[in-house]
Amino acid sequence: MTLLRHFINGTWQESATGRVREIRSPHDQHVVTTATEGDAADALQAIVAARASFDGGAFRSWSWQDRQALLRRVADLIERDLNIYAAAESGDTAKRLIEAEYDIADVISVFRFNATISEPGHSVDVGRSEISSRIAYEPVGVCALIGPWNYPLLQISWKVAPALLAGCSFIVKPSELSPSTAVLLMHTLVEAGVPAGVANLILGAGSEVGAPLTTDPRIDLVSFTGGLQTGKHIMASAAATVKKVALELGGKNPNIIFADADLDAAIDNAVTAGFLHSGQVCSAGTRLLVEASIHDQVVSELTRRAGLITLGGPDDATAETGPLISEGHLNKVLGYMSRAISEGAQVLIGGKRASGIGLEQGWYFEPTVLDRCTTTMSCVQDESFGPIITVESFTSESEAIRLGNDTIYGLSGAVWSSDAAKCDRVAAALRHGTIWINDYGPYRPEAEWGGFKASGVGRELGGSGLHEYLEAKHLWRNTSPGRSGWFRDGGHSSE
Ligand code: TXE
Repeated sequence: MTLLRHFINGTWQESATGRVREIRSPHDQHVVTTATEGDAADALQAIVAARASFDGGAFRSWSWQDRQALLRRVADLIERDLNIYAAAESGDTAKRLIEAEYDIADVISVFRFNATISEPGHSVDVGRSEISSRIAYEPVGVCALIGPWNYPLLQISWKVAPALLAGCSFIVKPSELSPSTAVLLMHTLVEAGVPAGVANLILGAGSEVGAPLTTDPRIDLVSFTGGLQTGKHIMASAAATVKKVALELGGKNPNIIFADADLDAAIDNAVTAGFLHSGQVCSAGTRLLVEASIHDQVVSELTRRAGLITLGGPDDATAETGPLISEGHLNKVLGYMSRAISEGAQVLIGGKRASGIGLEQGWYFEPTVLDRCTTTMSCVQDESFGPIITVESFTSESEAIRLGNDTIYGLSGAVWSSDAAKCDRVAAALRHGTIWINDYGPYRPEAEWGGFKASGVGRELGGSGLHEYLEAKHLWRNTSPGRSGWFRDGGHSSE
């Protein structure tokens, strides 16, 4: 088993302390791989390397077209190695191989989409023939790219692809629970021709390597995807040196079903929205808001469908979803459940760690439906990041909107109704970054992704996702210089 190592200034290296971390499968606890465990000293080395490469200017002086071509090469290489990437992603997370394959296909699309974005820049007409006024875009500088464990490479690719296109240098910090595909990505970037020092990788716990990455003055931008508490901490850490921050912090996403919806489609999508990847999805549809007149029908079908879901490991062909990522996360979900019950939520199905043949060693949790929920309950307000759907009822459009917005989060939501005008009204009123109408879940690399309110700062994907990695510079050129004439010149005459 090869030890996963840091990648700093074009060199693979182990941490100075010699510490290692075992990456264990969430399915059965077998050791999938081992990784060097970094600390602040390793992170500092990576920062020095990234800063020197950026200030040296070699990569940012590449033409925009050359960097687009680089992204196309990266996409082609990942496509060539798709099976290797998918096996590594599935190994660390225990998500089914087929889901990992979908994720890696999405990663390829992210690099391909970014390769299509033309170099931004435009002129400003100031109404004077001797003046040329132009807005140019330059790379923001050295970036710390910190990723989570639920979609490890996909979330990293949302950051790496635009950072490369912009001409930034960066340090990738994958989740310590799922580092394998970030290591593969470094190999791919080298093969594609990324110069030494531009792309660096640091492995280890956020609590150890995170401080330099978020406080060091040589870092210009921190882009982070993860939990709300860590995001707040990072934003505060970055404030001391006024770094730019881009944050994606999850959601508590309302999925609103009106009585006039296509209920078959709505319920089927509600099951997927809540239980895909066992709820470990930032846009999971964990808050079901149902019009009161169809409440019983929807809830009984939702509960029936939840009971049919087959749990299993990455190689189980019958499995429909897998385990939670870690024992710590399972305990967090169990704590969320106890609070929900003590607050009066009614458990219709699930609510506990899953048992069953083949699941004994894994961090499995039963797909769960909680009824009689209200917005004052913590189960409605807090992200569980587990396979738990809470159900609330409403009796009017305005109540549905009020409930859908009654959250500190604002990442995504959905509205189901056959009345197009009603869908448009509700979609316009919901304060979330993505709204699906009569659908749930699709995202596109071409379309901006991110949150209102506490779901984050900034956007990933789309044109805005690139602009997080760019600084605008206004260039004013006067081809016929003259005196400003503002202050008296004390008697001197130029005539
Ligand atoms: O995430 P953390 P955790 C949510 C979900 C989950 C909760 C906590 O609700 O239950 O977050 O999950 C790095 N400085 N999401 O604890 O801590 C860490 O090493 C710098 C939503 O696993 O946010 C990892 O690389 N970095 C989410 C990354 O931050 C630090 C996806 C995410 O870890 C750090 C995952 C520090 N001080 C969980 N501390 C989404 N938005 O999709 C940790 N890290």
